[in-house]
Amino acid sequence: MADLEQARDWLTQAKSVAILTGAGISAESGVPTFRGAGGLWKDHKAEDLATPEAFARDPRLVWEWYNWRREIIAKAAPNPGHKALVQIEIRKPRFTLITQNVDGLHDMAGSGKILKLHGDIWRMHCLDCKANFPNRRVPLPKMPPHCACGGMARPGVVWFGEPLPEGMMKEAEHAASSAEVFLVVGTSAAVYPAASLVPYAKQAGAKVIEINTEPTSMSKVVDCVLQGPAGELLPKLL
Ligand code: BV8
Ligand code: ZN
Repeated sequence: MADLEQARDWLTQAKSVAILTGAGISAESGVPTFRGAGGLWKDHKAEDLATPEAFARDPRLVWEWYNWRREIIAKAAPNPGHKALVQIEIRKPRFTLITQNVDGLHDMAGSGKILKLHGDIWRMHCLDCKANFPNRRVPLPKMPPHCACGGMARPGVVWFGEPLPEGMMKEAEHAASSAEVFLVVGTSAAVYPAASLVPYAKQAGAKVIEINTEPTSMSKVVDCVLQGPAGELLPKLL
């Protein structure tokens, strides 16, 4: 049976499905990925921008990078890949979407249960009063932006060296271990602990299907590799 038929067959039979997405699912919406050609990190090193040390050293530089990304994401819309995941969620009694993306396109597409492992680019935290608040101003009128209390705000995302939000991995591991089918979509599987969900789901007995335009470090681990753009392949699984 061809891979696509096999994947569709497993997905149709499954009562519980979990999905892990990365930047690749937003690529066809015009949002640059991190590590591919034209990637966000091609001219910078992630460590120079997405770390607490980088922010402490130069909050304005880090905010200029996030402001630039917010401007790109503000013009982006969910693509058929995001929308196909909403259809799967509607059809499955048990469904969890786990995303590494901070762009909010899964929310815009209408996904319900979303575990945002790495936070949300449309939220900010105040370094002083610790408030956590939404902010969709594009472009930011002043950088770094400040909280109503006067304190400096940081992006509401998880940087390298920072722990994921409390309880988030527990919930993600629970979803991965109780899934009959685990879809891994558009991630280079380079970042931990998110990437550990793939072998975790496999060990727990899920059929693991990878959708990516190129092979990744997980391609050997998964049960089925569908090579191609998520915006084309995901609708074909419905
Ligand atoms: C933590 C910030 C502990 C928000 C991000 C050595 C070994 C192993 C691990 C480590 C290590 N040294 C350090 C670590 C831990 C570190 C880590 O994993 N480093 C890696 C780089 C080695 N992890 C951490 O620091 C994490 N925290 O471990 O804390 C701890 C515990 C307690 C107390 C203190 C500390 C935090 C990780 C979060 C980092 N933040 N982002 C932001 O600015 O966005 S990670 C960043 O990478 C993004 O969030 C992104 O989501 C994530 C993963 O990237 P991808 O989504 O996979 O995107 P990428 O570009 O890489 O790949 C795109 C893929 O799509 C490609 O495969 C491409 O082929 C494909 N594609 C392209 N187009 C399409 C497509 N596929 C389908 N269709 C298409 N059209
Ligand atoms: Zn404040």
